[in-house]
Amino acid sequence: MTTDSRAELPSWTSLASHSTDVQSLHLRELFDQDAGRGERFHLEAVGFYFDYAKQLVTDETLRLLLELARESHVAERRDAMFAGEHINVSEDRAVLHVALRLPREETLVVDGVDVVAEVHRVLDQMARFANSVRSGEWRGHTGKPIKNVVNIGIGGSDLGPVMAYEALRHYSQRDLTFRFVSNVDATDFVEAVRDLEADETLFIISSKTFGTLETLTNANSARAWLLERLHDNTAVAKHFVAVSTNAAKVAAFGIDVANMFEFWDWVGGRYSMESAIGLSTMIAIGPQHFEEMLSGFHALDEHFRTAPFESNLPVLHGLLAVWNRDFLGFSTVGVMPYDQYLHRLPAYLQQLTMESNGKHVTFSGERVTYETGPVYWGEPGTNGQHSFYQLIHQGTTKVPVDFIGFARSLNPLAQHHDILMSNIFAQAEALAFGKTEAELRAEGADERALKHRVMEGNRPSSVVLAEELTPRLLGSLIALYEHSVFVQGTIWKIDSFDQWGVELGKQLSVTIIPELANDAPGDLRHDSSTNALIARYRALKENGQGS
Ligand code: G6Q
Repeated sequence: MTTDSRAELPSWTSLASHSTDVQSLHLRELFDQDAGRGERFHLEAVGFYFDYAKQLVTDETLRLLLELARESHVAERRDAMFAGEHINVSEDRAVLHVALRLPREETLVVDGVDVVAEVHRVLDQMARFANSVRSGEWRGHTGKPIKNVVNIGIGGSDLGPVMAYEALRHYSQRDLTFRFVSNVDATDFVEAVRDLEADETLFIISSKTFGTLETLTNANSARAWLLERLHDNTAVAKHFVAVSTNAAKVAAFGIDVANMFEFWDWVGGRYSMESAIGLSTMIAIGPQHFEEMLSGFHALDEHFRTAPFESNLPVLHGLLAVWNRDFLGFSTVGVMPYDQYLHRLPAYLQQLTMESNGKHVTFSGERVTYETGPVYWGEPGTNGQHSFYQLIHQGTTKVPVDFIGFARSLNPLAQHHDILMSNIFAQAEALAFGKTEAELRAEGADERALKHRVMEGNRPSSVVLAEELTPRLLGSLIALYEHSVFVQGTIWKIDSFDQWGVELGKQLSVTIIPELANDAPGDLRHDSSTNALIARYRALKENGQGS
């Protein structure tokens, strides 16, 4: 097995030995020794107050991590990304989601084309269409305005749109209903359209390739559903639009390419929510709010591109993630938004982080000799507190947590918001400092339960605090995580922009689909377990048909 040289960088070696010192420290000591720690270990930028004082780090840790960023050439690779170089090495592509949020007056020429002009051409097309749907000017086949918008897509063509719609629901046009269909399980589609009138429903078929089996299966069922109700093929043009890079396949499906919203192969699926894939978002919140969201993305991009590393939010966030993963050995990260509107953020971040950094070979194809992307998971607070937080507080595995919260609620109501936010601060405090046996005894705790009640503490967390959840803030928040993922991937020397790992399962399912038919030949050529499962599935299916 060949090895990779990242782990031989001087800063990596120093961090490895430094981590043994840090592991013998407790956050209680770190705070006791430095009264100003809470003030010093925070960063304020682009509308965020980022508190990382409760991470298990010292000044020396931060110094070494910044050195690691320099030795890993994070700045050089960042600049290469912004310049449109083909940093997606395994697919030989530029990675230019940052171009999706460049202001109109900028230019960025890639392979002879000004991509900013292209981006704004499509944004203008989206805005015209979104306005016509929102105003009721766009009419369905029977002349009625659109009341329902159903986005059909999966993965990067679904998770961003759902997350953004939910996050920005406060800003949405309330007389429009939005549904999101992703799963090839028919239940997803059937339940999404059950109470909708076909002649008031617009389907957005979102698929970069327009070749994804789940999406095309759902799109075909949507067309059949519409035609069963409107009995006229010409209705498709009024009720279907597409978001894709593949005009030929869009036309073959029967969608007028005049109603196709384009994006480009330099936009990765999980980095596409602010491209035309965000058409449902724009219809929901309107072009003005969408533009504000883009400006938030751009502000964070500019910060990432220009701020010195020691005060660079995504650099610091990414470095802390590497520290926790590789040097402290934490294998998962909890993302806990204390805002109900962000309830789909953990699912969105799961794809962004794990599809990007769940890799085990380096740019040049060598197997890594260190850990890469951790598992991300989470739930909105305070719900998680009444469920799995027990393990985070007292379990045998430590879970670094990102808490996300806002100073102002979009729905101020009695004392709700202070109660909500008190929980972020309390949870972070409890995780860091815990409760000792002596403290419990002093409080007069029952001796019999004493050991069970001890909270060791020393469990790291960060708090991302902002004023209010606005479209602009959401853009900045997503860009923060995008660039943090980039920093981590660069340090790990992995291609954060491909996703070959999802291919094998797709190919195998294509082989298996015909084998599941009732009249399929019986000779199966899989392993004995898969053969037995397929045979039993078919037998059970036939049983049902006979009853
Ligand atoms: C994301 C991935 C993946 C992709 C879906 C849908 O980065 O590439 O999640 O978005 O597989 O692909 P299509 O948009 O091509 O249907």
